[in-house]
Amino acid sequence: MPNGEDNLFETPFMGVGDFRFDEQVSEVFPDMIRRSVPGYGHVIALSGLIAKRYAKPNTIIYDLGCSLGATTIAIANEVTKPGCRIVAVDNSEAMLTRARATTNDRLVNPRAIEWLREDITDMSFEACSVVVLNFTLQFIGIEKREDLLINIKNSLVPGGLLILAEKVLHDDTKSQQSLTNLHHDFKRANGYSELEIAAKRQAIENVLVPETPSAHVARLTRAGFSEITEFFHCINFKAWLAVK
Ligand code: GEK
Repeated sequence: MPNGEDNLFETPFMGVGDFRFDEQVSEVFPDMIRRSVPGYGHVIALSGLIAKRYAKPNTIIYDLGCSLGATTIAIANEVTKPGCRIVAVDNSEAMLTRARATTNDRLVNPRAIEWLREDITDMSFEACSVVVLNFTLQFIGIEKREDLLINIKNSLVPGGLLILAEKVLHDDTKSQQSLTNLHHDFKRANGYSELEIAAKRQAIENVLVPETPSAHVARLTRAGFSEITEFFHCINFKAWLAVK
């Protein structure tokens, strides 16, 4: 693993117990997510462009569930509005340690980024114009998801925006099976073995809980977002922008 390549699930033992965002995962995370999430790079780059359009001076931009800060850095490299603070939040110390240590090498121009260790279901947000939940809501208990979105919506300034990217389920069982097959083909094409795919699937089953796109859109509407627009879809992954 010293080269940052994800081979955590090459031995079946890694499939025992639930998946955790620990030191081992943080070390291989960029490789893992690129090989597992189709279109990941597009979502990250687009998040930077969307943030640039919606960020307002003297507000905060939050990246929630920032991991190593791929989205955080994309935003920091795009947004130049005066007085905009970038706050990246994760509850994994391993992720944040690695994110902090590599920040300066990834920034086009040096600027301050605040890395915060918090549980996003249990924090209060300051006035913000952009909030990002890229592949993070899927790890939050379903019963806590609506309160989190309401909390975010209440903290956004008028015209502020949430970016939400998620793994999704299809309403139709046959279509869901076809998309799962295609997702596994995507992983095989990226060098994962049958054993690794099966072990990862088992480990992540109770931790990552996907929902249908209609469930997400209905919840965003109930939380009070007015314009909800899908801007990305690839196999079983989607992303929306939701304006307050
Ligand atoms: C990216 N957005 O590269 N509070 C804070 N963080 C949490 C919580 C919580 N309650 N639950 C999970 N996390 C990133 C990728 S990864 C997606 C996001 C993935 C954090 C968790 O520690 C992990 O770093 C992140 O959410 C999810 O664009 O691994 O598929």
